[in-house]
Amino acid sequence: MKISHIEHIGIAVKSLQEAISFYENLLGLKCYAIEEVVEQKVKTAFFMLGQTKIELLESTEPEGPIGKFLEKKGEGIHHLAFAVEDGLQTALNEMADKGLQLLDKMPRKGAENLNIAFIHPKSTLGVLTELCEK
Ligand code: CMX
Repeated sequence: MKISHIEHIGIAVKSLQEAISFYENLLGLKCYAIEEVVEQKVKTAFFMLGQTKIELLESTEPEGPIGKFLEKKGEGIHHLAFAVEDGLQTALNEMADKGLQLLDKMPRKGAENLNIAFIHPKSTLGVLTELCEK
């Protein structure tokens, strides 16, 4: 498996509009895209920093993954996503062989039309981990 860079850092927020204003006004970044991922029950906003994005995540339904996270932990870093270069399925098979708990055994479509898969935080030292491939 070859990981090339951190593709994005996912941050759970209560209000996408307020969080976009915070990043734009206070940190001088520019939101370049807003997208709803219906299947994940989230609305996302993206900022680019070099090769890495910040992905703000607002829940569209309280029982979705971000809604549950906000209720339990409040706003903050939700997941870390690594870009994989030589085949996402191969990387997933490798991780499963190493005993990690895959939340997605096969790649699926995520925001920005990336192929994505999640690994359970209980098997990755408490960090919800995502692998992505273009
Ligand atoms: N980071 C670290 N730990 C987390 C976590 C996170 N983001 N989300 C949940 N947990 C922990 C909880 O604290 C809880 O721990 P305890 O058992 O010690 O209390 C445990 O995981 C179970 O949490 P839960 O609230 O009962 O939630 P679920 O088990 O129903 O779901 C998870 C947790 C990670 C399996 C689920 O959120 C998931 O499948 N996530 C992947 C999909 C996703 O997050 N999508 C949103 C982003 C989409 C995108 O980027 O486009």
